Amino acid sequence: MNDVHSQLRAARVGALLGLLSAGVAIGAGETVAAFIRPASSPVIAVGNRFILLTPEPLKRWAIRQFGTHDKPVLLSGIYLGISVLAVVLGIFALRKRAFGIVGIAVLGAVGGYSALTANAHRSSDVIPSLAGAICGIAALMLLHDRAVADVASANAQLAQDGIPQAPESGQPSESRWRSSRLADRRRFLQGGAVAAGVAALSGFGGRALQRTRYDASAARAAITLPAAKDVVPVTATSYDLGKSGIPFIVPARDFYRIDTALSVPQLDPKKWKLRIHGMVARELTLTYDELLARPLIERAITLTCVSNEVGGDLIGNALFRGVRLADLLREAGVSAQADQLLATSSDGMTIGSPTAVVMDGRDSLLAVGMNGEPLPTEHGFPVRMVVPGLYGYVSACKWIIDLEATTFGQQQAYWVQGGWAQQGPIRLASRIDTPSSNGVVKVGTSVPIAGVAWDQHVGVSRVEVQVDHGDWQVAQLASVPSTDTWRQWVLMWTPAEAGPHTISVRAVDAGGTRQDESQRDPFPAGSTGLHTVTVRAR
Ligand SMILES: Nc1nc2c(c(=O)[nH]1)N[C@H]1C(S)=C(S)[C@@H](COP(=O)(O)O)O[C@H]1N2
Ligand SMILES: [Mo]
Repeated sequence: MNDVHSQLRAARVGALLGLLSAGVAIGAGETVAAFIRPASSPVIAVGNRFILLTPEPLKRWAIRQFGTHDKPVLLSGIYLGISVLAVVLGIFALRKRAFGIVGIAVLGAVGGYSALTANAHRSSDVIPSLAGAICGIAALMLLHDRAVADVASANAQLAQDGIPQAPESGQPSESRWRSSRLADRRRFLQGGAVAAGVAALSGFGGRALQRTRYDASAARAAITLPAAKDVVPVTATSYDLGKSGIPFIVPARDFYRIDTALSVPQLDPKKWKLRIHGMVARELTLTYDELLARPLIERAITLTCVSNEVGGDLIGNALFRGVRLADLLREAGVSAQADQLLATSSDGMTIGSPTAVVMDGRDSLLAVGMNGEPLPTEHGFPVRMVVPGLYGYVSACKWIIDLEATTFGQQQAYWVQGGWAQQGPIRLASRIDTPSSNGVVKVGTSVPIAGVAWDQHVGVSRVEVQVDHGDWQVAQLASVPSTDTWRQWVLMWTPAEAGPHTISVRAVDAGGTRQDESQRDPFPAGSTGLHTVTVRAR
């Protein structure tokens, strides 16, 4: 009985020893990373390593499950994993201190290795992991004696409690035991409280410091974008039927976000440069000011993620302001043999677009503005690519710093390496936004069935709705500023009977082609199939 008690107590003390040491290590790592750069934080580095190592099916599953929340979920998972390791490590370290020291050194090595193998890494990125490991080991060494003393005196007391005391010696002896037991306990808890304080302060303080040191938002706020000379206005109320609750132009804060950047790249527009090179006659290097000095155009363009499921929300329409990419490529004299334009972001992401598509006359942009403001940092500040009609993974490189004219044969972009289709034209699709799936409608009352349909750069000519496997009915369509945006639609419906009803939607493109009705997963070239919702009439 006592044995179980003392083992449990030792495990608790050991777990605390491990957690506190790991906490100090992580905190120190965050603080030092603030002086190197956020991407060098051991936790972020391990997270990025994890994303690189994650098999493609698991990545797809995570995007499907968590969508835009995939990053907080991943970080929580990493913290949980570190905590479990720290508990185990601490329990063993209590028996043998060297075990804990080696364990923390190994954790630091994993952090350092991750930082040094990341895309677009620098050798200084290893420093936070090193510093973290050193501080973690120091914390472990300082706390170890106190933890051991605490456990030892607790065990001694347990043993003492089990032994009947001689009447004459019992009292003084017992109180002496108790007071030394309390002193040992206090010493460990005091040390632990100091370690916890250091961990919390350096951890949260380091994160805050990272934000103040590397925040592009001040630079972004200081920018006034030049007006676009050539604008397709989107103010027409006929674009917005106002029935679905989703506006024609989606505010940036509601715009879906998909990328692999655990810490959002913070680029200084004063230092930003874009190099256009490779199979070109004249290499070009552009600064941000040079880009802004060029004629800007503004267009509503609907971005779509290839991972979007039927009925999914990884799609958004915004006003993008920027420079025509085709003009720049003509100036550079891009070779007719270069069938791929490989864009690279500051964090090492690579995105390859078909040159022929980018240059076929559509409004392919090096975008600097979104909805009238400089690009938000999450959406690629200071400059990103946008190509109407191509899924984001083959066109929409955020935080772009390099554009190489090359061939698909010579170079493979990130997602294509993971098995996604090399060419990614957006597929004709439609979605029901209202009534929502499992929503409730009123019998005998007219309700709008409404949503969006899209086939960027081709256009949508017709949307049809089917209720309870009846006839397909033609929906009313909103007008659109161009074929590059989604198109709203609405059909009024009066449910006649109480009970469940199913509603499906399908679209026809401008060329008369019907939406593909066969169910296909997003991988490898975008989902197909009809969106169907079930509602209940009461
Ligand atoms: N640098 C970088 N750019 C990127 C990505 C990325 O992971 N890193 N993801 C791409 C993908 S898959 C999509 S769908 C779009 C999403 O753009 P948004 O986040 O602005 O909506 O960005 C593209 N550009
Ligand atoms: Mo995407």
